[in-house]
Amino acid sequence: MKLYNTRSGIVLESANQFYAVPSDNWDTLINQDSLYADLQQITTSKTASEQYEAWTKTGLLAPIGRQEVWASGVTYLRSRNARMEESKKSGGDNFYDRVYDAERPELFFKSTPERVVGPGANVRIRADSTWNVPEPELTLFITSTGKIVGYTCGNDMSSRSIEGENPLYLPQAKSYDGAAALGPCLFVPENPISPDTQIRLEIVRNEQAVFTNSIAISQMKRQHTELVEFLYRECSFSNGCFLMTGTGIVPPDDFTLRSGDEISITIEGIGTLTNVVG
Ligand code: DO4
Ligand code: MG
Repeated sequence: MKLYNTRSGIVLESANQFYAVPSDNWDTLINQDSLYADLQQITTSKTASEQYEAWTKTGLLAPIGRQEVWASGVTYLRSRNARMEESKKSGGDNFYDRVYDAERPELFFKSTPERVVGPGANVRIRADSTWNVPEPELTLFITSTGKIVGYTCGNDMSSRSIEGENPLYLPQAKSYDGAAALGPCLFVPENPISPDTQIRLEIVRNEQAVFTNSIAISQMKRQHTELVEFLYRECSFSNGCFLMTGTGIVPPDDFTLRSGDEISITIEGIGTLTNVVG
């Protein structure tokens, strides 16, 4: 099932039918360990309508309310290698190698909800950064009790020049206005998402694809539950939390984003999140 946060209200999609959700509070709706069962109840008690489907075509908002967005890093071999390369000059390269193999994962605070953009909105690159990439990441929604109940597509926009200069600059490379995108919906399956699920990134410039790649989430070194366990050790999340799970796709080193580039992140079962670099 898919939950859409739209300008006209909350819409549930189930088996290609669309239902209005009788709640206008996104935070209390999604922060339920029984979310899948709660949504199933709506499909039996409400009437489906094409009108609600129309709501999902215009005015989609990011599937976030008051939650913090966190991110994990160096969870795929490709990310480890790219980061070791970009930080060679600063001598910070072995941090990435070590964290890839360490018991404790890399977890960092990515975004307040106010800085997150939704489907169709502009993401941003920093004016003081010369090397910029999108990072397409499966993003978990975790309830206050630590249960993963949903998934969405995430874009962890990153400055490679700032992070490469010194790993201690990570918060500046990763957290700024328009550096995180989420959407198009919150995917709420009955069981955890399949490891065979593919993530695909396409970047289009002047109507031509300039970079395309895909990877299965089974290539990730860590378990989702392992990341959640570390994140929830000493942090509580009264509205639940979003957690980006790291990128397995990094464009080649001679690639940098430009203003006007269209970034599309597709995850099987969830949909496509498209944003333009503003
Ligand atoms: O270590 C820096 C960030 C890593 C990251 O964002 C990723 O692997 O996706
Ligand atoms: Mg990332």
